[in-house]
Amino acid sequence: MSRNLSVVVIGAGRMGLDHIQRLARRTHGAEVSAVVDIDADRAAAAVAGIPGAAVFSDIDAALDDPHTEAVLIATPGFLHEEALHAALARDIPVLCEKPLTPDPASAWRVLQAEEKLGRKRIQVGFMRRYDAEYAHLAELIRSGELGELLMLHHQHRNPATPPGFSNEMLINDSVVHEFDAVRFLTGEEIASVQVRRGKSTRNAPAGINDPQQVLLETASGVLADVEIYGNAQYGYEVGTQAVFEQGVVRIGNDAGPYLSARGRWGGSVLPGFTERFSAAYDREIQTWVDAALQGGTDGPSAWDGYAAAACCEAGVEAQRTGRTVAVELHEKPLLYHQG
Ligand code: ISE
Repeated sequence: MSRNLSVVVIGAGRMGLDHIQRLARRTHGAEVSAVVDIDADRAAAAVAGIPGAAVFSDIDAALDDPHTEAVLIATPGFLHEEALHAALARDIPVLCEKPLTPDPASAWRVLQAEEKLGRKRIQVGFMRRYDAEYAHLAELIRSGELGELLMLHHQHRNPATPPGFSNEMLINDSVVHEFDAVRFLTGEEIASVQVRRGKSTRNAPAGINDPQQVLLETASGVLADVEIYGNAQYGYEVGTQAVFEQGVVRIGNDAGPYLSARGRWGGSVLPGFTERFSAAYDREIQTWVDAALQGGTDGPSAWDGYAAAACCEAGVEAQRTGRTVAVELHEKPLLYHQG
């Protein structure tokens, strides 16, 4: 393998562009060797200023290029399965933006293909695990310093839902992050999901009930509630309060710095997730590249992607029926018990 990992980026939309710039300008030991997008103009614009980066409209052609050493998938979720199987067939490291795939059946097929290879090749883009405060909270929980963790309160607010968004996407696209965060923080699987739809904002597009409240219970009985608010208008905020036997820990919400001036005090709210999680994305991609250069992976696995997809399926059913829905999981294969 060359000194720089040659990465093919599939998808030149919002997240793809963000990752292309990150890989090309801020990641050590990596270079963008090609960008794949069905829109050739979009792909060409994405590689402008990146010397040597090729443009493809076909995934197989890009993956068969002799320069290709790794692949970052940043297309919409419903296109992930095909790209994942193509990457696994070539046994190369993959960073797949969340979701792994949109439903547990397809996520399980991907996991089984990886298991057949006998080694982990896939890292899923759950970037909150790389946010310094989330990582700190996870350590605090593991240390037992504040006693047992009892409850988690999450707020997840976006300024506006993009065109085409739906009630189901509030779960599949947004709350999927809390499903993973709760699993990451507690180290447990989620046992059940409930969803309440209350009074809705007039700022939500027709058909979307916004905000909603999601209640999860982990295997040991930790309760985690999530306020998911897609059209909060005022900016992007993701925060968590963790309630322990001997204290409460708050993370997120504040972007700092605080300003005292003209008779007022306060700070600013960030506009979106690429700004809020910029440092976490940098750390996520650097960790992936470092591990790939050593021939491994280091981060959320295909099992984590599969488990989150199973939570989403339960969440969408809970949203539709108003019932508490159990999360059904296959038995965890041995490969995913290894660190
Ligand atoms: C978006 O797709 C993301 O992944 C963001 O992190 C999340 O906050 C947002 O709600 C999703 O739509």
